Amino acid sequence: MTASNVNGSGEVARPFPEGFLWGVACSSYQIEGAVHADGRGRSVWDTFSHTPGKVLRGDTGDIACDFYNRSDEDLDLLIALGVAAFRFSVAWPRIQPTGSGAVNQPGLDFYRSLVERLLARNIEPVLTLYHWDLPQSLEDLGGWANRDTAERFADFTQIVAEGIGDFGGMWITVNEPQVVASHGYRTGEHAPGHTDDALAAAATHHLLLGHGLALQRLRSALPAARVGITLDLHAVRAQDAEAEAAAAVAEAEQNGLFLDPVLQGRYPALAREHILPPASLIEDGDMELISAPIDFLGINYYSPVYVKLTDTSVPHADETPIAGLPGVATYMPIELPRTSMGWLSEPDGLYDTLIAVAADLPPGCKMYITENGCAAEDYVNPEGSVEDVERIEYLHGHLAAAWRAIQDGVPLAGYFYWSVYDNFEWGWGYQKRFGLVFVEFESQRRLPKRSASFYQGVMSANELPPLDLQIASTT
Ligand code: GCO
Repeated sequence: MTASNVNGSGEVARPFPEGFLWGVACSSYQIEGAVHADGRGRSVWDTFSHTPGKVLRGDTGDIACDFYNRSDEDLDLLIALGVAAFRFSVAWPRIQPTGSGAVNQPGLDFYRSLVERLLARNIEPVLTLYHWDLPQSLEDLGGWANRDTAERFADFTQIVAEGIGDFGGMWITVNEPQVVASHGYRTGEHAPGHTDDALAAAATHHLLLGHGLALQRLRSALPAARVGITLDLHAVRAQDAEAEAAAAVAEAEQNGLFLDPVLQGRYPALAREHILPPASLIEDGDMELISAPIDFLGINYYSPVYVKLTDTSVPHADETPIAGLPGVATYMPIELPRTSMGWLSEPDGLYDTLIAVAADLPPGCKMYITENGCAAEDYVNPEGSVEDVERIEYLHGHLAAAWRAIQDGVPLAGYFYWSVYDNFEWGWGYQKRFGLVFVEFESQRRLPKRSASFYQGVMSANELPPLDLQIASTT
């Protein structure tokens, strides 16, 4: 499969492999709303977002995109977008309002119906079991810092597996356990808002154990199902040779802390003691459960991490000291573009991440980019359209990087743009827009952005065209 030069500009068109799976991603708390409907219980994000000062402008997921009530309209929107797959998550509090015990049948019925309606539209469901909305009742018992939560997650998984059955799509056990442990238990910027290294280290292990136990239940309940986990990974780069050792520690704690247990059944030796789960929490058989074979690895990639040695006693605008690593900071190279999240945009970081992970991937295990995308300062212009050129540039650059990785042998089987439409961006509330589709939250109007037609063209052709933003405006 070779690129072909179609417009003489030196830019080339890049055909993707036959059967490459194109999709969009979202998650329950970020889009559903209807937080009191049909017996749904309270999640940690309901508690957190209703706690003053935790979410920008006091935004909550109470309504969000009202997907719970508008799902038919939104599934038809997916057809208009031309996606082949839809990645969504199941809200645990809709299935078990207190996180354990009796099933809330209307909640299970909603997700079974969602899967059926996707299949009726010839769209592959990609179901994430845990995308951060832990039932508050379980948090009240310690949450992911409590080993029992992993067992409760396995029970929840079995209920969903048996309730929905094998729909032929993909099952993702846990989304970004790294962010859950770090933001939810170490820095406190996400629900449930703890700021405790020991709780974060315990949550790290129990989230991974939850993945392993859920995987075991899925293998037993649905032997033919395709199962994986989604990890957020970053390309970690040292500013210079002197920073290499510090960058290796940062890489171990940012990526290896979750990648190594899942792929190799061990924690990274370079991660520091206060980050690693203590041996006392690791019981016999845990690491075997966590590293049991998966059918695919989901990778969420957004941006690289740059590491430098610096005088961390002096504040620098573009430097963030790494807690507990004196003289070491992450930083933002001034020459790299940034998205409106303030994240670096570097497609080569995606290429490097895919190549690095593929080297450790077990034979037969596929990779999917289960999230990639950018926030942008989107607005509806006087002509009534959203000309999100910077998102097209971000998307084009990262798809070109993915294409290059495939050329170099990476078993990348699909790509999911984050996100189908603007939604609740955690601590940022509705102030950061990632969607291909603009959501006017007051009216709940959906308006496909220019990037939606660009992505639609890529998906329908299964090919990345040369980046010519003039052309993009006419597609
Ligand atoms: C994540 C989550 C998404 C985010 C997205 C943009 O990767 O953090 O999976 O829920 O909204 O990544 O930050």
